[in-house]
Amino acid sequence: MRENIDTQHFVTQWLESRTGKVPNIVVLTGAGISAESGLQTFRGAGGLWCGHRVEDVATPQAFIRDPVLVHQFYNERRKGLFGDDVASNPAHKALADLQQNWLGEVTIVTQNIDDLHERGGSDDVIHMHGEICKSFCTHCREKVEQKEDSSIEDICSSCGKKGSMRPDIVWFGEMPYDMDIIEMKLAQTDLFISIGTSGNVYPAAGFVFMATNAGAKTLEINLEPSMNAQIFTHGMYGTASTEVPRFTKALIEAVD
Ligand code: BJW
Repeated sequence: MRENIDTQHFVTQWLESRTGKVPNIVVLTGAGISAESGLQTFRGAGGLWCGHRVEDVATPQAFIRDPVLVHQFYNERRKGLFGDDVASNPAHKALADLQQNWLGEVTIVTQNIDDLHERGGSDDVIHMHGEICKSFCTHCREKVEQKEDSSIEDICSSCGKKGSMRPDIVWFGEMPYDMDIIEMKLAQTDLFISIGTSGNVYPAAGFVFMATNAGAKTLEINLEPSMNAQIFTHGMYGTASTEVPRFTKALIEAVD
């Protein structure tokens, strides 16, 4: 088991190593940051993939084979996201606070398709795996907001084609969004923080290598060490809602 860092010591040392420069931070989040907001993670007992085979719902081939099932899968999750019991948690809010109070740049990249970072106060989030509240037309590529259920009966408001709308989700085998921007931010970062992701899915699981190559310190915050834990220079193990605010508070206080 990896040792938890001494937060104050880490922050002081990191800032000293960056003297003369306003350090930039890239944060990657995964399903674990939304777990305490009432949303299921993907892997492990009781996870989202438990009731579904990934290849039945999260590939372009699945959508061609059974679009009704795929629309249904995302309709249920969209409804769940707007349930009374789902809200952003202290981890989302702490990251928004960091974005607003840090002198350098804080880039938040999320693999999550929910809108909890935005509800927590962040307005500049890269959703590399898409967003459940958007759909796009496979015919003309027009993107629209999708707050209600979607179906194979939907008509594209731009080109008028019926049955061409699909959830704006990056499925296996598809290129995640904004990779050019993400790679640029990683190449310029001084600290990379990965929160609540298992490190199973690429290219996100490879970001720690890119940040390491850029000379950045790398910190994993997770309930337990992820698949990539040994690659990170540092780790904090506990719930995101406790560990993230603890770390961001130490960062903000150090430069006050
Ligand atoms: C807590 C907590 C708490 C819990 N506090 N922590 C062989 C080798 C390498 C790659 C490939 C390969 N074969 C195929 C590939 C590529 C493939 C891939 O990676 N496959 C692997 C499965 C092997 N990747 C792709 O296809 C991607 N595209 C691609 O690669 O394009 C080519 C390319 C080339 C070069 C450059 C760029 C691109 C696309 C991937 C799309 C992933 N889509 C999904 C579905 C989205 C839609 C949906 O939501 O339905 O995205 S899959 C699913 O996994 C979802 C997630 O974003 C993603 C990651 O999951 P995440 O967030 O890590 O969740 P979990 O559940 O795995 O982990 C939760 C973690 O939280 C755990 O660690 C817990 O401990 C922790 N936790 N509670 C803190 N309270």
